[in-house]
Amino acid sequence: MTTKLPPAVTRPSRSTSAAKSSAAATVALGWLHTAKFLTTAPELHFLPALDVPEIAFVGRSNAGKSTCINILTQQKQLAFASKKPGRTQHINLFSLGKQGVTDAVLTDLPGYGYAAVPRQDKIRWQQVMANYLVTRENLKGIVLMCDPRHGLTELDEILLEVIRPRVEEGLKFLVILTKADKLTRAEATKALAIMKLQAGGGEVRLFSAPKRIGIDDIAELLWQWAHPEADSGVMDAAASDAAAAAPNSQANDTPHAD
Ligand SMILES: Nc1nc2c(ncn2[C@@H]2O[C@H](COP(=O)(O)OP(=O)(O)O)[C@@H](O)[C@H]2O)c(=O)[nH]1
Ligand SMILES: [Mg+2]
Repeated sequence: MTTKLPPAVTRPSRSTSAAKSSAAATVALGWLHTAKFLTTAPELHFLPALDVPEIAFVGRSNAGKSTCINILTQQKQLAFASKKPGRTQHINLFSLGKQGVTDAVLTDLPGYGYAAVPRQDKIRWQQVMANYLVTRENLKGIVLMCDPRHGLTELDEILLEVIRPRVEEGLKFLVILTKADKLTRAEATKALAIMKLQAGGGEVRLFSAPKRIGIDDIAELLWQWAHPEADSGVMDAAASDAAAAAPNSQANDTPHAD
């Protein structure tokens, strides 16, 4: 007599690390998808004081920051909306959190250094950035967007110098090498190796909007930064729940460019 096994046993095993990783990415992407415009501020002192972890995105204009934020949050216009005239030099905050409970914020800092930016703007940016980095108490992590074909700009280098002591004290730091689709495999490997040396203990990841490289990995990293209390067991449990509830819920939006 044969015994019919319950479906859970006859299903192919999902307990490989790859399955776990993609389930964890589903949790992280689901969380990022909750991003909502919170507020915009022309100056640092207009930003509301917050007590949830904050993750700031910075980078040279045209590095691909808006595109990356929109893809990570699976919202075609989130960062684009902040580019309306008059807001371009503003600091924009987006709240994240399930069930309407904000558990983190993403900050989109003004892009810098593209083309002939007046010296005055450069100085202003440096001041805003330095102030923000030094005084923002809930700042948990910084994501620096860099187009690897251009490498680090002068302002990127200044940023690295400013944050180095804070990274040593535990501030999270990630360099995203954007537009990886423009690189050969050898160029990508080299760009990663060089940036790992320059990032001073920070993480480095490749990203491509059209080829959808790096999305899951970056999403997981940001989730972990914002949820340090969740040990891997909690993440595994949440991931299993998400995988059971929505096994095919990967992000599928087309990239948005602005
Ligand atoms: N090939 C390629 N182009 C990209 C990628 N991400 C952004 N871009 C393009 O780079 C330009 C600048 O992107 P945007 O997100 O506006 O940059 P931002 O100024 O840093 O916000 C746009 O033309 C985008 O379409 C990418 O991953 N691959
Ligand atoms: Mg932008």
